[in-house]
Amino acid sequence: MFDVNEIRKDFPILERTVNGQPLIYFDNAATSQTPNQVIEVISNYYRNYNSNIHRGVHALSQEATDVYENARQKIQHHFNAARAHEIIFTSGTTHSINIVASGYSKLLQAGDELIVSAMEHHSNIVPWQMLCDRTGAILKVIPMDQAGVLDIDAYKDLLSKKTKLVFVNHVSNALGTVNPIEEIIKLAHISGAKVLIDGAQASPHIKADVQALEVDYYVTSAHKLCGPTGVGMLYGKEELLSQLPPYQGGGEMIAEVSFEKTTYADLPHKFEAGTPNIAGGIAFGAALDYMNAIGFETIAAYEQELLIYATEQLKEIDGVKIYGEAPQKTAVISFNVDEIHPYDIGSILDKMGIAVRTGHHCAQPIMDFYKIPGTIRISFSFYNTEKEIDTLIKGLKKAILMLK
Ligand code: 7TS
Repeated sequence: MFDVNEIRKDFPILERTVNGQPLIYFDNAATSQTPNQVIEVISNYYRNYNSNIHRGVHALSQEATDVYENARQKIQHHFNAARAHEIIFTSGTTHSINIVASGYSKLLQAGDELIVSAMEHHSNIVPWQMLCDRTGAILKVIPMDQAGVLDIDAYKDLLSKKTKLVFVNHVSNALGTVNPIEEIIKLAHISGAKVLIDGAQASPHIKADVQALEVDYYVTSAHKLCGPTGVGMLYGKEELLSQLPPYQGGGEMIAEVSFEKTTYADLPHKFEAGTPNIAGGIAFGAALDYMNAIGFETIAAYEQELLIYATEQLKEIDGVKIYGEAPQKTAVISFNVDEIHPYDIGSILDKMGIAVRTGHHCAQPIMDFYKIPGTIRISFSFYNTEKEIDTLIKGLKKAILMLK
């Protein structure tokens, strides 16, 4: 049985106060909080077996290597990858996308086409624009409608034999829209294009099965799903990762080095130059264990209740306009109140101990689409409660009175 009060005991940060008020953390889309079970794994690593991996003959190094590789297998099983070496440890989603975008530099020709969606985080736009600059490839954009739903007919029209890559987020960080990635992937494959799905916002709520999806690349960050910052993953199909050149050179990623010629290591090490975030990788595995023990279906169902409850309450407040009303949404609500600047409301809520995010959320094209500078964004996790939403609504009403 899911008991939010029991769950909350796992998160020490939820006991603190901010500006003299109990913390209400509604910025989960930016980063999630970390449970004791994950903090303990990090602390245990540094206390008991901190050592560099893959290169030591001694016991600590062996132990660290085994636990790190075991974490890779946990990630493999979570995302149902066929092989552990299809999981590359990275520093996060941004790093993962850059590995792929950089890898295609020599695989594209001028005039090749790439397709992105209108609702991407900058980290799934800019690396591809840089790739276009290097290769002469052309970036096309799948439009969206006012509700924040992608226009799949327009996408079908954009696809052609020239399309080499499609990259879309599974869930939009600014709108919460869950995109129909099964269909997006199928259509791309019919055209002969490869697909990268940015799973940064989906991973805390939806367990993606990369084999069932037949997705070519799937990326995410551990810190979105109760893990630490500075670690994430790139999943790629073996045959595709094998064709991509390494992103960085250095230790660990080589087979043989001489001044005449260097050969590269096999997967996954080819993409893992240098000492990685060892404790982070191990903690990523622990975070998945933690969330799987609660269950992703349980988490998603509870968060949907919070989403519906908060949306109803917000809509009753005069002047509130919600951006992103797709039928399939995760627990993210972006909104504005009349002409009040989002930052002003965010600052007042902060004084009340309520953490929300304001601004363009690294998704400026979405803000341009709605012709707004930014929004107030609240994003829920499974440790949030309806009572916290009640406090937010009261606080918001007060803030509006102060600012009008
Ligand atoms: N893609 C999406 C959909 C994201 O939401 C984010 C981070 C990233 C990529 C980048 O992830 P990183 O771990 O490499 O930084 N999103 C947010 C956010 O919405 N507010 O702060 C960070």
